[in-house]
Amino acid sequence: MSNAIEYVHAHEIIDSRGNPTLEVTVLLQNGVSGSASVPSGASTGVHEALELRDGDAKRYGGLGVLKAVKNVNGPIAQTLVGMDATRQREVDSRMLILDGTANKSKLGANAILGVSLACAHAAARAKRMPLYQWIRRAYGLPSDVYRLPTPTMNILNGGAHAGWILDFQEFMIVPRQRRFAERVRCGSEVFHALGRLLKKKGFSTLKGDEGGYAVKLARNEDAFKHITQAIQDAGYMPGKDVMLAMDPATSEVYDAKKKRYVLRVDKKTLTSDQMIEMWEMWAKKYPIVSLEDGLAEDDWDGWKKLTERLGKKLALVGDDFFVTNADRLCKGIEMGCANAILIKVNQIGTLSETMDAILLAQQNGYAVSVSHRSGETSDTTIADLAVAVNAEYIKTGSLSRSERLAKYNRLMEIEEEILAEAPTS
Ligand code: 2PG
Ligand code: MG
Repeated sequence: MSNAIEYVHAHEIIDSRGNPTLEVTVLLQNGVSGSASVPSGASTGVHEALELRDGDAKRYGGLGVLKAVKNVNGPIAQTLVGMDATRQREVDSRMLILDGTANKSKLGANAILGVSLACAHAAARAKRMPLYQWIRRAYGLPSDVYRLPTPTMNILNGGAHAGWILDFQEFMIVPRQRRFAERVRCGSEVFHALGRLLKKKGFSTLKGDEGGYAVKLARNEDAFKHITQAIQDAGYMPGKDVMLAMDPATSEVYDAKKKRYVLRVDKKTLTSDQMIEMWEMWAKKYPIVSLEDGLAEDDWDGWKKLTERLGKKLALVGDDFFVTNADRLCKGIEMGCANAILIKVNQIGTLSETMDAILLAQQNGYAVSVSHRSGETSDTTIADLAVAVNAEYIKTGSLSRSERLAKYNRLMEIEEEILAEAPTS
């Protein structure tokens, strides 16, 4: 059979932080192949699937992925050879059975994900379709209307991505122009305006892990003051042309024993209720449209209150809170927590489980934001995924660093393709 998998191969490559990760190639009997590489987080949620690292301190400080590579080239390859690559759900579930654990700790979610995505790429090529179109076909989604996502661009970095110079991890702009290419242009212009502004004020313009400025400010909130100014300097109107979003990644600052959020820069220690009050105040002061992980990953009662208070006004996005896991999302839906989900393919480990989380979210009126990780590669699968599912948002970093820009560039390419086919959309 021509679409049958002939060969699966993984090897170690280096990601945007200089740490090892996997690149996987799936070759079909008809000679077509597909490849994908695996991202990696720094502020990972405790409920994520397991990223298998070698732990050999003499090699890459323990971060090697040779065990995961071996799992792909050995048991996974043996199991998948001969299977039809266009049957993505079957391929994924065969790997889940082979792994047999709840969090993919036997084979590693990184090993499994690399194969899952490479298989999708190979199948798309075999079907002579762009990946975004193939994903729709593979999961039986309606194939008519395509909508490009709104980018949330992280132009000021803090937290674990920038040496903890700020307590909060990501300060984002959300350009709202009609065309995706115009949103990228706007993002780039604001990013450079912010650079000029920071320089003028005597701040550093070095960059963090996701390509945003890593600036030591006196207060966390000052980030939005500077960004709002930069939006104006670039000739746009905050609150109209460009909105704001943030990912404070609060699981990272939560002291679970004391049940307090510890904000070192602001010299404050806050309860869950006080955090909600702070977000309410920020949402009044700034044109924020989206708040991700505004509370910690297991603060379920806090999330419920946060959603009651701000759910009508903002996208409340669960990242570490949901970890792209349909089971956690299900609990969130039942309890009335959050109204949006961040989608990271490596949090769960297969394309099919990722799609399950997305479809469950959409059926329940939750918005979808497809996301990169802070450790990335030039792989652009998430751009196609966002278009395939008509995601409301994509979060893929700042307007610098090639591994971030690769996704924006791919989305501009897709937009051109879609407009050429349906000029009126
Ligand atoms: C996040 C991500 C991506 P990391 O918290 O949303 O921005 O960070 O990949 O380090 O978990
Ligand atoms: Mg996050």
